[in-house]
Formats: sequence, C-alpha cells, structure tokens
Amino acid sequence: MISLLDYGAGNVRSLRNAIHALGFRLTEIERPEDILKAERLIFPGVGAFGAAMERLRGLGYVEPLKEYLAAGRPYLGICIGLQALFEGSDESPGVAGLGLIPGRIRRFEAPGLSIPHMGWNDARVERESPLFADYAGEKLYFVHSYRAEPNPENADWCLATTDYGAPFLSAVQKGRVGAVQFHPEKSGAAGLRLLRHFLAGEEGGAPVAGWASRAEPTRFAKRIIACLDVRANDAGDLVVTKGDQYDVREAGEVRNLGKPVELAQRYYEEGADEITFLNITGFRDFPLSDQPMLEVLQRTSEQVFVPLTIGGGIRAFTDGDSRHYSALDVANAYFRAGADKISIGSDAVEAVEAYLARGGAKDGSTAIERIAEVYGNQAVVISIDPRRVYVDSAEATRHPVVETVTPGPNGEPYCWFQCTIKGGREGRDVDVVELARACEDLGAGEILLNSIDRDGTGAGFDLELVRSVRAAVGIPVIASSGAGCLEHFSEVFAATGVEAALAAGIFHRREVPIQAVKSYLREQGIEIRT
Ligand code: 1PR
Repeated sequence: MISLLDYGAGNVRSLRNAIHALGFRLTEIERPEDILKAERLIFPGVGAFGAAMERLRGLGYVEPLKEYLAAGRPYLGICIGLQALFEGSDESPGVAGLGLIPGRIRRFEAPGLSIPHMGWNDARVERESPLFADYAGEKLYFVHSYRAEPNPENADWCLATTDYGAPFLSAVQKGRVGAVQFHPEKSGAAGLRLLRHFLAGEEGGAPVAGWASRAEPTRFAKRIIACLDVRANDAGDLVVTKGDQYDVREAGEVRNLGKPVELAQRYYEEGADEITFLNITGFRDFPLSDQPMLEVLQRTSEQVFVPLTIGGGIRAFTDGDSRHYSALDVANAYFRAGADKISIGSDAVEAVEAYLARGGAKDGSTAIERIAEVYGNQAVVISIDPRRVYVDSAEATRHPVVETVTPGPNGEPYCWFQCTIKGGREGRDVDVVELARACEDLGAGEILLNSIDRDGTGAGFDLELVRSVRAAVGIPVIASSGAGCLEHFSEVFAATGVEAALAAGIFHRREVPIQAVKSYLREQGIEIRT
C-alpha cells in the first residue's frame, strides 16, 4: 500500500490521478503515527521550502518522517520532497530541513537563463538504478528556482544530474530512499514509467543496466503550449472558442471549436508540452460558481500528464450572498481541481496600478504575492493582453516606444504596448514593460504575453512586443497570439529567445499539428521535447 503525504499545498491531484492511472491505490497520511505504519511513502512537495517544512512541523510529521527515513524505508520525494531531505534552503533561511543529506539548497545562478528553471530538460543518469531502468534520455518536467548542487559530501546520494547554468542533482537515492527534482506525474510517459517503478516496489531491486549516462550537457527544451479559450455559449454550454483579435463571435454566435476536455486530451496525445485553459468571461462571472470550469480541470487532470495552467477570473470576489472570497480562495479551488499554475490577467493590471502609485512599494496585499507565498512563484503566471498604441514620436508618451517595422494607420513610426483589462475591453495607462517588471517584483513566475493585434490573425507573433518584454524580465516568457505556420514558431524563438510559444487557432482548426511544429523546430536545430 502506498501512502501519500499531502500537506495541503500545490497540485497533488495530478499525482493521485497518475498513481490511479497506473493502477495503484493510495492511503492518506492523516496523523503522525500513520507515517511509521506506511509501507511505501510518497512526499510531493510544491511551492516554497519554508511553507512546506512549517506545515510538516505544524502537523507533527517531522520526527516520524526522520525516523522513517533513518530506517531506510521506501520513500519517493518529488520536487520539494527532494529538497526537504537536505539541511536547509536559501529559499527559507532559518528553516531546518530533514537533514538526511548534508548540505543546503541554493538558488540557481544561471546567468542569461530565466529563473525558475521551468520546462523540459533531461537527466544524466550517473549510476544504475531500477528507477531509471527504462529511461532513454527523454525530457522531464522541472519547475524550481532552487537546486541541490552535486558535491563530495552528497556524492553517495547522487543518482542523476541535469544542467541549467551548472549541474544540479535531478535525482538522489540511497537504498530505498529516493527523490527526484522533476515532476514524474507531469513528465508524460517517461515520468509515469519512473513512478511505476517506485509504486511497484522496484526501487530497492538489483541495479538494472539502464540507459548509459552520457557526458554531454543535458539540453533545456523550448515549450509548445496549446491554449483553450473557454466560455459558455449562448446555450450555456462550456465550449472552446477562439477570438479574432479577441472577438469570439461569428454570425452573432460564440465560435464553438469543441469540448474542452476532449481537445485538451487530443493536444496532450499530440505532444503539447503544456495545456492552458483561459476562462475568458471569468472577469465577470464568479469562477467558484462556475462548476463546469472546475469540472473541466478535474476531468482533464485525470488523463493529461503535462502541466495545466488555468486563468480567468482569479481575483477577489463577493458573491450574491455578500460572502467575500479572496483571489487565493479562487486559486485554491483551481489548484485543488488539478491546476499546476494559475494565470492572472485583469487583476494584475489593477494591482500594478496601485503598486506604481505607491512608488513600487510592496504591501503583501496583491493576489500575486499571496498566491506565490503559498504555492511558489512558479505557480503564478501573468497573462498580459496588450495592444499597440501608435505615436508620432517618442516624446508623445511617457511609455517606452519601439520604432515599428510597419508604421501605424496614419504613418506613425513608433508605438508603445498598452495593457488592457476585461479581455481587451478597457485600456489602462500601463505599458507591458512596467507591468511585467512590477509583476516579477511582486513574485510572479512567468509571463503569458498575448497580443490583441495578432490574436487569431495567423500573421505571426508580434516580435517587437515579445522582444520588449523578454528583455525586461528574468522570468520565463511565453509568446502568444498570431501563429499561422511552422516558420512563425522558429522565427519567434530565434528572434526573441523566449522559452515557450503558445497557439490556439491553428491547432483548433487542425491547420498545423503540434508534432509538425516540433519536427520542424528540430530540423531548425531548436531543442524540443519529442
Ligand atoms: O482578466 O484574469 O479574468 O483573465 C482573462 C483571461 O482570458 C486572460 O488570460 C485573457 O488573455 C483571456 N481572454 C479574455 N478575453 C479573451 C478573448 O479572446 N475575448 N483570450 C481572452 C485571449 C489569448 C490567447 C489566445 C492566443 C493565441 N486569448 O489565449 O489563444 O492569443 O491565439 P492564436 O494562436 O489563435 O492567434 P482575467
């Protein structure tokens, strides 16, 4: 029997779903004494090191967990479940880890690389282990800003390393105690195979001559993300729709491009590296009353084992009974339903307006800060809905301008990128650079950069927009809006250096299969997850 140590933060539903899909059953650790009764223990940790360790201490789990581990009993830690084995982490100074492995967890120092290390990388298996018995170098999904460095003190624990600026420990094992920095439940088939080896009790078996480790560096892949804009149609059914410059209606009807769960499953099977749902009328409906959206997430997370992002309506609400819900309450519901990341659009613009009015001072009140504090920076994506504002000269506006390749409608040679709220319905006096920088300062972990001008046009990504934001922040940026052919993907990666490209229309309309995009990028020498 496998026991799951779920301390209540982060998306553990996907791990449960993966274990269920592999045909195994779980028991829950509900009290400290359950830990020493466990035959096999899985500890999935998402979010901040300190929050995880404080929760474990508060639940009285630390001492029995140390005793369980000291006895060398079967354990698989995931992400924070690996980091907790160390003495402590720079992410949470003063908070002790379990201290099983000597040394501390340190923040990435990866000059020129975005932090968090969020996406697909492979593992260099340093010694044989049943956990990696049939691993053949496939990409695995990582999402972390801190890592354990391999050194002589932890050499007897080192099972696999991965490169991101410098090598870090991507898997550790000693006897039957093992842990991985990546998320096997989010790493597609390769991750599910590793999980199965542990669930089947094979981790302690004889070393199996697996895939030979190789000396060359591991390679971080660019991500291809499928996006499903979702809303109720006039009949009240939740459908996948698609805007043309954010206008989702065709002949008066909401465009209906399919059922959300079915399309998400199709894109997962076609090789999408992530799936993003955007509840595009979330700004006006109360998402927690929007059970269909939560059900879409729940059903999708039962069969899609790559990261799921959900956006739309994540902000404070007061419902019809005058009951107040914070943005964190809304995000909690989405995480519990199976989301790995949430994306905030309109509320981020309003939060940044207040932040700028305070001269850039943080007061801990924003949804970004509060959700990142509990779930970690990597769980908070900012969805930006910008549109071009053309001007005759740089002096015509306080905002940073770009000299555009294509002049404006009246021949204006410059433009700035204005942020909007409510799905582009309302422009605000905030530009994309100040919004992105402010959100990074507030603790966001990633930028989803849409473009109202390019949305649905198939004219290609707005490279001038993407370059502006890519240059402004140190967190990953997803280019979105406008993909119309294979070349648009290689163009945006080559011209801007973004970590991911998102598309909707060309996938929904079956114009370009995801695998065709990936094959083309591989031919262009761009690293992708096969
Ligand atoms: O403001 O926090 O409630 O979030 C609302 C979310 O819904 C935001 O992420 C916003 O981008 C999105 N949204 C709101 N209205 C629309 C609309 O279309 N009317 N979707 C909308 C905007 C952007 C992408 C799109 C890409 C790729 N869609 O999701 O899929 O642009 O398009 P393409 O490849 O077809 O060109 P909040």
